[in-house]
Amino acid sequence: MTELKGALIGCGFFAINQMHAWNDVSGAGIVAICDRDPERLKIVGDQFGIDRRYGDAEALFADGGFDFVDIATTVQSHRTLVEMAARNKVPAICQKPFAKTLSDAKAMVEACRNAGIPLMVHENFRWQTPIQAVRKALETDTIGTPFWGRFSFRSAYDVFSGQPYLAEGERFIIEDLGIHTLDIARYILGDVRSLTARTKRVNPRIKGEDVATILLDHENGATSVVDVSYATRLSREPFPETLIELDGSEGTIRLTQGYGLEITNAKGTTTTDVSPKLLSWASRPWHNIQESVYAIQQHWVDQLERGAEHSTSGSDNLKTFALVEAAYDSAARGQTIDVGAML
Ligand code: NAD
Ligand code: 89V
Repeated sequence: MTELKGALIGCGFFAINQMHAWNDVSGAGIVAICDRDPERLKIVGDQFGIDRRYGDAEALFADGGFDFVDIATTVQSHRTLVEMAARNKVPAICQKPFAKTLSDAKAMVEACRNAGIPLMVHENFRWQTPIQAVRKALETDTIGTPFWGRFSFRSAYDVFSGQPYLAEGERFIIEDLGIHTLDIARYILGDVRSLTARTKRVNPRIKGEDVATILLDHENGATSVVDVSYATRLSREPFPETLIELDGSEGTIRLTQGYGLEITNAKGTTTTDVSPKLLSWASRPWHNIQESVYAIQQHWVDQLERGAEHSTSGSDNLKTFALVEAAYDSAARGQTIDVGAML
């Protein structure tokens, strides 16, 4: 198989996981890296043995010699860099949050569509082994038609030491973490018609909200609750597990803390261990996320080879991003938001 050549822009905290995962992915490898911070460029270049190093993305694209770009910068630069990829006709992966606003995100999808290049958002949480297991259980009709769900992420883990920018933005938990949980809700129960949200800031040392409770009306008639918190101290810290409850016409599914999958129906209850693998370069408790980084990057290559759309394509992610914007709007106005009208 011909190995696809990739370039990675943004050599920060999370890019280390992406670089490790690219080493494991079959069919692709990273040949060039870019970061405007020379220190980060050196750290990542030396750690992963990459000689082609750029401080400026325009210079990277001008030199070319790669088949896709993996944009791992923070959100401020996503639109500029995705549009740069489109101008250069280079297929692009863009980290979440896809954009600063839904109108930026729509423009980015449009630019890539017009350029005829694939665009995938690195929305990796749906690729976690336990989340895939829940989806499979639902697809194999173990609980009939789902009518209710809960997607919950409650933690007191200190995310600010690794990602200090998370304490500084006007928006925090919905934009950074809830975006994943909302995507999982869509992935499991389908697209959303309308949404109502409430938010709170409990930690006085950060600027944005660290608690959100969101009620979703799915197009298939199911109702779900997405609840996220970084202000919840528990006896056993669950970070970074998403816990799921689903009630269906014929039974229930529970994804419990410690990666247990419990399915109850007329046949009784089965409990399965759906723990993620601990990859050679991974470390607990991040291994669940790290394995999903490998999975989404392998999916990128596999779908490029097949010429097929990616699960989290730019246009798919508009529907998740709309939920983020709708949640902030709902919390600010105290109203239910018609999500369909935003798309
Ligand atoms: P970071 O600040 O540690 O790293 C970003 C890097 O990008 C920095 O080194 C910065 O110098 C560089 N950069 C920024 N703009 C640039 C530009 N225009 N050209 C070249 N380099 C540029 O941030 P991080 O914590 O690694 O987060 C990066 C992204 O990854 C964020 O969007 C974040 O939300 C996302 N993230 C995703 C997950 C996940 O599971 N999907 C987890 C953590 C972070
Ligand atoms: O996945 C993320 O985007 C991370 C974290 C899990 C820490 O919220 O920022």
